[in-house]
Parts: sequence; structure tokens; C-alpha cells
Amino acid sequence: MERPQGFADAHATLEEAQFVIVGIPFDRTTSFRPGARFGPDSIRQHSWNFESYDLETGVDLSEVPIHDLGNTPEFGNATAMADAVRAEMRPLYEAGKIPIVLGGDHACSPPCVEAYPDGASVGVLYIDAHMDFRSSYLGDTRSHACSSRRIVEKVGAHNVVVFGVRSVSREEVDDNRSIGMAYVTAHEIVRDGIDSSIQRAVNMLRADRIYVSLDIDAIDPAYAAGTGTPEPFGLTPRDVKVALERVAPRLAGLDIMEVSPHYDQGNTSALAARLAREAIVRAVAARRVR
Ligand SMILES: [Mn+2]
Repeated sequence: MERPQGFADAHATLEEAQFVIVGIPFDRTTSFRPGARFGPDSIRQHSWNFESYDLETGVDLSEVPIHDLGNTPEFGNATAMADAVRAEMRPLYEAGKIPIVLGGDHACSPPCVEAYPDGASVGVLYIDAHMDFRSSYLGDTRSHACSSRRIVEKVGAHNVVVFGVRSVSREEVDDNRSIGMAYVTAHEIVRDGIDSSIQRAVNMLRADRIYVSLDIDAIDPAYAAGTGTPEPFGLTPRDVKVALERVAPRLAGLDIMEVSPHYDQGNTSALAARLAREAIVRAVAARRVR
């Protein structure tokens, strides 16, 4: 039997869905190893590997209304991608749905946040090995090296925390002195522990709802080698699991970016798929107890 193409357990219609999967197979701003355009379908493929029942929460994903919108078309450049992604995402937020976006390089995240309805405030937990705070990179303000900067321009520096960072240029640090975007380094997370670190990060976000942008390279290359710019001294998969659990009651949306499946044997895609499912399960469980 042929394997289904969509994300596992995404059986609902768009109208009835609470969670909506969107793939953005775009990697034209990748600066080192390309291939994140293959991320969405690889993550979908690996999503079928897991049981629908969640041991910890008792949530069964086969009973959760999830819809998979499929992939966006190809785009010539990041500006065209951003325009189309904003147009695709806005109605999802307006209908009260929680998008789960599979990338694609990290340039795909700012339009997902920019699509959030004007006037509704949202905080962004930006989980990444890199600061991504350049105003422009290689002549492109929409490069994946500029994504946290573009997000700050939408939601304000007080509404963004970069979590797990361990790679930054002097220029980015200098720029941020006047802008004041908060960050928690990977080294601080090891020193203080994940529980207090994520609590500190979440407390800094004043908006009720939180959008999580997860660059898979936040996780150590020992666990997530299938990515474009691997960076040592990273988070563990369990750190990110705990982070998603803490944010779940306030989850506005999630993206998982920079999975580049040809650089490993499928581990990174499996991890990304499992984390997407974890976020959904935890968001459902958080609503049940409220
Ligand atoms: Mn990164």
C-alpha cells in the first residue's frame, strides 16, 4: 500500500480543523548547505512513524481535528515567498486556527508572524542556534540571516526572545544594544537547567499568545545533523520538548524550519515530526485542563 502524502492523522477538513499543517518548500536564502526545500515532505513522511496515542497526556491525535493544506508553490525569491505566505496564513489566524508550518529555510518564518492580525499582540519564542539579527545579508533583507530582525519589526523587541543561541556576529550584538531583543544562550540553558530557563524566557513575553519559531539547528548536531548550518553546543531534543510543553497553553502557531533531510539518515526529520506532534498534543491537553 502506498503511504499517504499528508501529515499523519490530518484527517479533518480545513473548516473543522483546529490545527493546520502548511509546507513551505523554499530554501533560496540558505547560506551554507542547501536542501531545506525537501524538509516539509520528509517531515510528513516521518510523521507516520509514530503512534497517534500520547502516553503522557492521554491525547489521541486521531481524534484531534488536523488539516494538511499541502505545500506552497515554488517562488523565485524571498520577497515573493513572503507575500504569498502572508496571504496564505492570515485567514488561518482569523479563523482561530493554530498553524503548524514546516519549512523551508528560516526566511519563511517572518511572513508567518507578519500575517498575525493587526492589533492582536503575539510574542515570539525564537528557538535557534543563531541570532539571525542582521538588517541585511548578501544584499537580501529577507535572508534567513535576518529573520529575528524582521520579526522584531513586526511585534517589537519586547515581544521576542531568542532561545538557545550560541552563534552571533559582532555587528548583530552591536545593533541589538540599542534595540534590546532578549535572548537566552544555549550555555545559560545548560547552566540554569531547561525548566528555569524556559520559564524565564516565557515570562519575558508579555503578549497572551506565543508563536514558536523553531530552527531545528537549535538542537545539537549530534541529534539534528540534517540541517543547513549545524552549530555545536546545542540544546537536546528534550529541552525543546519541555519548551513546547511550557508554551502550549498560549500557543498561537509553530514553525519548524531548516530541516534538510539529505544530510542524515532521517533522524532530523523524525525529530521534527515528533516535535510538531508534541506541540499539538500539549496544546490540546492544555485546553482540556483549563
Ligand atoms: Mn539557525
